[in-house]
Amino acid sequence: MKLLVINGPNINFLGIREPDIYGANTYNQLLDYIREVCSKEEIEVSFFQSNHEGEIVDAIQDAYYKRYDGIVINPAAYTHTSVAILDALKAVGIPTVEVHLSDIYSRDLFRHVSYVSLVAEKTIYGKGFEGYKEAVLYLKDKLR
Ligand code: CA2
Repeated sequence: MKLLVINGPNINFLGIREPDIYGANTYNQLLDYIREVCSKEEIEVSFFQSNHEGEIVDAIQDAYYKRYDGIVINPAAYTHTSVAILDALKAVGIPTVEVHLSDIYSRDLFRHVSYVSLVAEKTIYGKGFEGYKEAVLYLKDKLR
């Protein structure tokens, strides 16, 4: 089983700024954490992070050609704006779980809207790094 974990804009800044909202751990620590979960579950995992909407669309299309079984995505700010990412996820038809580190529903009103949740099988928010683990385990269970 092959999973692709996609992170959107500014997630590479984890551990550098705003630890009160996003935690004190770095982006590389996040990848190590997910790698460890996946290795324990015998799941092959790849990562992609970009600050550019079109590059994220390309990565989603690429997941189709490379036959990924599932996608875990934190589209970051594009969650609330991107019809292009929603359309790409719909187009590839790969089971997707949406993750947010913070509780988007207890923050600004504009964060309460998620285009990606229209296609995601599940949305996990407010659980920090744990949310990614929950997403991986959900996909493993679903795809078994
Ligand atoms: O809670 C989440 O994971 C978000 O997807 C993060 C986005 C935000 O726009 C969404 O509403 C919720 C922002 C990512 C910014 O990441 C940073 C990480 C560390 C320091 C500064 C920004």
